[in-house]
Amino acid sequence: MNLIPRLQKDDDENHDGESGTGTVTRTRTKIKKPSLYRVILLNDDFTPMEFVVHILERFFSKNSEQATQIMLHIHNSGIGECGIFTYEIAETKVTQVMDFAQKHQHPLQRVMEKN
Ligand code: TYC
Repeated sequence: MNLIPRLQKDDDENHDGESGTGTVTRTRTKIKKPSLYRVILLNDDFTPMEFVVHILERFFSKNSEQATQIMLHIHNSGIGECGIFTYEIAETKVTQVMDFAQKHQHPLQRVMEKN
């Protein structure tokens, strides 16, 4: 599979208006997909359910139904995914969650994992 698009193509690759002389010049740009990271929340016995739902709505743009479903999944299985993001965005979400949980003195824990 060729993932390298040609950005510049000239019929006269020599750029000299003639043929057989001059320098062949091509510009190619490598496109690389960014790595993605999952933000995962862990269950604990102390963080209130409503607080986790609120976090999912506020920082992960879930509606109340989605947020409740994800929270219950974490509550029942111990772990659950909140979203998948590029590195910087995942890191920002993790920081926002931890700051918010700490501010409200809840022991909520999270993991960031390469996809
Ligand atoms: N287990 C918590 C309770 O019963 C609720 C909870 C859900 C906590 C998800 C953390 O990531 C979590 N209050």
